[in-house]
Amino acid sequence: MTDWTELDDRAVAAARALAADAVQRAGNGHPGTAMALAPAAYLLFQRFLRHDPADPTWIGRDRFILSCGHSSLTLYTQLFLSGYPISLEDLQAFRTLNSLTPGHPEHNPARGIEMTTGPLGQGIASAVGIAMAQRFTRGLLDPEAPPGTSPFDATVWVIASDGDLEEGISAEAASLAGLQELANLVVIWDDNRISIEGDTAVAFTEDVAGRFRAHGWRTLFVDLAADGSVDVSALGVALTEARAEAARPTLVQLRSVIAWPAPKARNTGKSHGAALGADEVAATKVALGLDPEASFAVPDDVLAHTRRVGERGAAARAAWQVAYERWRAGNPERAALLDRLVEGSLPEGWRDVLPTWEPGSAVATRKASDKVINALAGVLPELWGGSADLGESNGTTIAGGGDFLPADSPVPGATPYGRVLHFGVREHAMGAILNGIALHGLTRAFGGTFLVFSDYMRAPVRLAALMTLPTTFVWTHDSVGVGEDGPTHQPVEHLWSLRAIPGLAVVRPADAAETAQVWAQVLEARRPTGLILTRQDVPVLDRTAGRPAHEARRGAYVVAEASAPPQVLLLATGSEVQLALGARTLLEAEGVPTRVVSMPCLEWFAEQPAEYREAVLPPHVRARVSVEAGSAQGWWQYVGSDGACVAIDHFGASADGAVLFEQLGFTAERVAQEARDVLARLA
Ligand SMILES: Cc1ncc(C[n+]2csc(CCOP(=O)(O)OP(=O)(O)O)c2C)c(N)n1
Ligand SMILES: [Mg+2]
Repeated sequence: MTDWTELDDRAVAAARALAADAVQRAGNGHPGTAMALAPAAYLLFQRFLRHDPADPTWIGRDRFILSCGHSSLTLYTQLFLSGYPISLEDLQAFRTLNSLTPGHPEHNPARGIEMTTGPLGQGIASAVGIAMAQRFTRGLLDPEAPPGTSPFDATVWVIASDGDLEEGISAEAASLAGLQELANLVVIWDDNRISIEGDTAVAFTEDVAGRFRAHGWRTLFVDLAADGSVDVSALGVALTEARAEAARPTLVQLRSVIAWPAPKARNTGKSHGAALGADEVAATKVALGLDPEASFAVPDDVLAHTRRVGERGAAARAAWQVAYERWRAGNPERAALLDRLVEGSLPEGWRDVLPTWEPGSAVATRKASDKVINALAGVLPELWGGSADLGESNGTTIAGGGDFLPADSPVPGATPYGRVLHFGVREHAMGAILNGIALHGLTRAFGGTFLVFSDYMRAPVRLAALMTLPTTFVWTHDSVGVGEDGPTHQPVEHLWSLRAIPGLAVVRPADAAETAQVWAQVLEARRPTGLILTRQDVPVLDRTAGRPAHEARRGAYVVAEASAPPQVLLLATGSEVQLALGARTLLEAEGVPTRVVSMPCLEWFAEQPAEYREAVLPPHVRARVSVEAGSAQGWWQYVGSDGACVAIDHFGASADGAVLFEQLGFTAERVAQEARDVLARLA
């Protein structure tokens, strides 16, 4: 680096020492990689990242994702040195309760933490989603601008470790990034050849760069400097080339020595995840030319120097602002759209496009969802999505939206700004990419697969919930109702397994009318949601005896009221609500006042005021039967020890779906019989 000075060397030394000190003080953590990568992260934050530490969420910023979240100090030290709202005291509080510096970075954009990372592979895969969202957003706002000239052009920078690239999800995502020619994506791979069990030769020996080239990436190699440190100068050259690359994402293979320059700990697996010990920390400081007695020591002149990145940020921002204002003036309608997207609001009258259906007709909820998506697509240009190769089955294709693919793709209908995403059979990466799109923040994306394969997506679904991202998962083929494909394709335990994830709304509408209403709720609520939809047709329900379908947005509501104060409550979701309604008819004919409650979303229902919840499920009515074609599990919480669950606590079978429902006791008569038995027990 031509402008690299002795102050920069001292800042890097301080960052290395801060990492060692923070872990030593906490007594645990991951010092080695943060020490080794301090020069790389410093170079990125000080010379490459377009950012404004005074305004971390500036929409013109580049994004930085630390995929190897265990090395959180790599990020925290640079945020502190750059002048983000992370202080030296925050570094001293590393890994302690309620600190701004938890063990792994936790999504906090206002402090410069773009994403929660720690589960290896997620960060790099979500970075692919951020890069895709950047292109899509540019298409909405500034499609005619030549490459690199739009205020909406920015770079996504990633640091990833061996573990990130060992995880299969990174290959899924890298394959898509290459195919999509995401030139705005730069991944620095920390090739330190060490993971927890030591030398990566025990588990990771392929030609990684060759693999990325096969995925369509450009690859650059940066060897160690003569002293064994990261070669900042060569890395600067590589990052400059990577940023200028216009046709492909770039992988920078960066050689490093973990824990460098600790005399004993360096190049050991142990330095990955354990405090170095006071003696080794002191010896490291001596090697760095620092005072071995001083902890958390950042000389004033060093800090003043590193904080000057704020001035550079402000200058970059001022230049950006000029281009941005010019764009606003020339594109008033698009500017109004941007303002709405930044605000996260929906356009006036959007709800008017929601389709309706005649009661008595039969529609699979996946088909209803397809219709809703396509209707909303007409008024919400920010809505886009696709499927993991099941677009037609999932009903996730925006008709006429164009395939999101690079301009030189041979696919007819390909457009770099298309609204239809093709993830291929890559559910895991799809989940993480959807999170990346949500993290980018301006558009709304959904992604579909069969509910049974939500298992392949669990890690990103959990992260969506942890970050409270407005990611929408569309999971169709939701029960043994899928039929002949048999137990491999029939979800059983999935509903409760997903409901166990805190903060994830699991939404299983009963019919087409509820499907439209819950989609509206999903768009408004902006929270992580899984829509659970049927493959098979279900009747559009007659609600003359109950509340209208828009009550589905309260999570649960009375879909058919009892003829007198209810003696029995039938609780059902999705395709089983019709069975509960059939059972109600039987029970009412026998003189048993029976209420049917449709419960599309237990999480939304739990958030309703107690009065509403008790009005829907009166506590004194103890005769309760739940009906859901999946594990009983948590239904006991709703039906109580006096109640009964019509459920499936074993795997399904290959047969016609209607036959299976009958065989497994999913009939109105069986539900009515359970209710009679419960009433008899309580009598
Ligand atoms: C999905 C996942 N599996 C396991 C872990 C636990 N873990 C944390 S770091 C790590 C590997 C460390 O090796 P590497 O990725 O090369 O990081 P380095 O030690 O070089 O920083 C493992 C297994 C994890 N965080 N995420
Ligand atoms: Mg490693």
